[in-house]
Amino acid sequence: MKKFVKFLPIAVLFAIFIAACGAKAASDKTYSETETLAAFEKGACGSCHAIPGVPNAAGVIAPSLADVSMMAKDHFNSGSYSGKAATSEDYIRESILDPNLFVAPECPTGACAPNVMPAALKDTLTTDEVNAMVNYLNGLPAGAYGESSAAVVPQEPTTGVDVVRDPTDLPAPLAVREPTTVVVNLEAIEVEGQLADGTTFTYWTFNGAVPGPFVRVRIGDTIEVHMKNSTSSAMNHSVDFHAVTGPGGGAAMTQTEPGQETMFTAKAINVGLFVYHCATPMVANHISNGMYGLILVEPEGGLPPVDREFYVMQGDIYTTGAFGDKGKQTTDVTKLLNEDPEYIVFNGAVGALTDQKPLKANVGETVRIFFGVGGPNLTSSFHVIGEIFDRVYDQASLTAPPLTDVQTTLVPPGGATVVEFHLEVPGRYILVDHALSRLQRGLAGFMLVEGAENLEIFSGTPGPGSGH
Ligand code: HEC
Ligand SMILES: [Cu+2]
Repeated sequence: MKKFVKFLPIAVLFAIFIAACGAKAASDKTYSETETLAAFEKGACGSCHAIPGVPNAAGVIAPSLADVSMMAKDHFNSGSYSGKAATSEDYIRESILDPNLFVAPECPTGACAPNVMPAALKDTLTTDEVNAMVNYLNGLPAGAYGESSAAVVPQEPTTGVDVVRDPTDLPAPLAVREPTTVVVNLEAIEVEGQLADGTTFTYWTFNGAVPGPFVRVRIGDTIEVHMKNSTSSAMNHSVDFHAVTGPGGGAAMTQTEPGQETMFTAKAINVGLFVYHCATPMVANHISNGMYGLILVEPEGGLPPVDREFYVMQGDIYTTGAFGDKGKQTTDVTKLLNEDPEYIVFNGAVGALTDQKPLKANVGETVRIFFGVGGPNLTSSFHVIGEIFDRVYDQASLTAPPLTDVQTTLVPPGGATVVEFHLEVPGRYILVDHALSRLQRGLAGFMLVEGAENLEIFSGTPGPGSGH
């Protein structure tokens, strides 16, 4: 924060200097530290760019903005620049308001890619917010802050909306019918959601919850996908269905700007349980922020009947603050690229399937869990403590015979499984990834089973401190 104060006057001098030269000045207005930082936060600039003096702006997928005014001059003198700017200030403004007009030459991970910088900033940011950022960035003394300060500021506890998908929120098995066209309505919604007690996170969701809605069709159905992006979004979003045959699984047709809607149709020609996810660059960031779900393509005649079905997905989250830090969190792109998550969760949040929305069933019932991994990075060693999977549809293949009597099953990111088991004994069963360190980062779910004891199968006196 100190650094900010140090070079704010330089920004002001710069603005005055440019005004004096008769160029189009960003604004003669000065903007306070609070206003400027709020503008950077609103644009989520720090999730991609390193920006000296801006807390949490340590992103590494986009050019560092530490000396963007110098970079600008190099760029528009280079011949590869196709924009209109003649001053560094115009260049920075153009980068924000019309980012696809030109592409910066050099990103930290190689050549810069188009369409990564959000296209809708011109609609979501006010003129003052843009001016505040332009003044600030243009005033950064070249090279003075080569390393981002990346300060993580301790925060007060925050509360956000509930983004947890109830594990019972899925359509019932389909009635026996002929193939038809099924409309799938998806809307990308960015929300400040409750990640843990006192901690919120800027989630990007399909339809407001994590995972996105469970889509259920039968073999031979045609899905007609309507991909909307909320007007309040800052980012473009899209969808790639692993159940779809065709380039990008729909991603090519559904890159959708805020306030827009796109559409495609596809025929389900393979049976199985498939992941779908947002496929807008940086894809890992969109998935990590919550944009994944499952689509089930039932075989003709459906799956064997069970008493209860559940919908559970695992994801890894890379926050600016450490696990347990309070306050508003955004994505730390360095941690994301290092595959080093702070939080690992079922259905979007810490406690989602324990305190908040546990799975419930009764002795004597057979349950089925549709389990998928959104990821983006961690493979799950899916296990239910105290149970044995009677059947595992390994890799979510529903056309191969299921494995039987399995303790733990591997589910890769972008993959799924279907497990079934019969409940003989009442009590609390715990869904985990058997890489059990992840329990300490939020990854647990309960299945609460009620009914009569079955002492022949299980008896004894529980001791204290078992946690079960
Ligand atoms: C999702 C990631 C992302 C976000 C969020 C983002 N940017 Fe960018 N930005 C990029 C990428 C990637 C590039 C390089 C590609 C290009 O030029 O379009 C870029 C380029 C730029 C450039 C040109 C840099 C140069 O060296 O030429 C500026 C200036 C810039 N961004 C400012 C901002 C500001 C200000 C914000 C917040 C309002 C922001 N960006 C938000 C990814 C992002
Ligand atoms: Cu997205």
